[in-house]
Amino acid sequence: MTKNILVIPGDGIGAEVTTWGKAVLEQIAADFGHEFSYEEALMGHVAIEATGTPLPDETLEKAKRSDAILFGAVGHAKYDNDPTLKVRPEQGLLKIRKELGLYANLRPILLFDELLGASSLKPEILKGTDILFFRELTGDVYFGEKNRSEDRNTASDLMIYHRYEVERIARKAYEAARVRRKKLCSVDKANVLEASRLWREVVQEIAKEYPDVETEHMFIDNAAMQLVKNPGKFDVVLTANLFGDILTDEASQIAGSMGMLASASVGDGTGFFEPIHGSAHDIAGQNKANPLASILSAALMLEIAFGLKEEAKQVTDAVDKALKLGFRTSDIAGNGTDPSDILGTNEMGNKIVELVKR
Ligand code: GGG
Repeated sequence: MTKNILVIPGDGIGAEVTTWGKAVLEQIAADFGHEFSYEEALMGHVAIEATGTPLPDETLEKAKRSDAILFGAVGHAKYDNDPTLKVRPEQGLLKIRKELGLYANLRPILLFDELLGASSLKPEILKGTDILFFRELTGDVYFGEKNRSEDRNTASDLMIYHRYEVERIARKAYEAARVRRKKLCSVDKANVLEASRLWREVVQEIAKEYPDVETEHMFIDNAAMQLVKNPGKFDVVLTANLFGDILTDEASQIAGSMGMLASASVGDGTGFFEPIHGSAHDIAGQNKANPLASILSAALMLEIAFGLKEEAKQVTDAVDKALKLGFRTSDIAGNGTDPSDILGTNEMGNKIVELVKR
């Protein structure tokens, strides 16, 4: 198989982790006789510094002509510390999602048995947890009109959803639930928000097309609590952009660390694969970041963008094996971890490449 992959490292630890996502793809190509070619492009703070804009036209053009995109992270402390800055790294990420029509963000909460002890939750609560989040990605307050009054003392972000936006992601989530445990939980705030009432109404209608899937509707506040109280009750979780952003960070604690969670953004255009974590500037350039979320994002690319299930499994099996052998990055190292088994980004990346090799 011949494929053209665009790598967008982005900011902070993005370059360190995508190096290893790409290295694993190269090893898989060598093992299975595929031809993957690579281009690279700028996005985020690095793009602002180089070109004045967080998503240069050149990056968008390369993205549109590629078969899949491996992305790292965007963000920089400079913008977090100065909310008045108008041009921001995250705008690049939001724009590329919109431009490519990537409306569904799939975030599997993959819990490796060996990391049961690394989670902040009790192992008996976690065992058997397997959740697939569908976070809507091109609507909500992220894209609704933004306003600031002339005196700068009042601000608003419009929470907006259109029927078609809810319909298309709901169908994707139901299709996934159908081939899993046939349970779908739609999360909203329909007791308060009009946008959530539309969301619930549309999901109720789409549910009729999937009578074999059990549907539950839950308010976001309750879902946030149930996720840590009883995560095993969830199968597919369908939710809006903002709620999904927050809930999946919470859910990362089930998997042991943000450094373990991969994601796939799909829709009308080229698939986009990225860790759920951000640019983590505090540890950038120190060989401390966990590369496993980027490596698992590469596995999602193999499976979802290219339909290469065996190849994807070879990657997740290699991660599982490294963890079974006791290797950890510092974010997932428990009290009992032998200090000589705590690896840096490059050592863990290399370990996975070795284990992927046939
Ligand atoms: N790899 C994910 C990433 O870079 N996150 C930074 C961020 O600000 N993301 C906003 C969002 O995911 O909506």
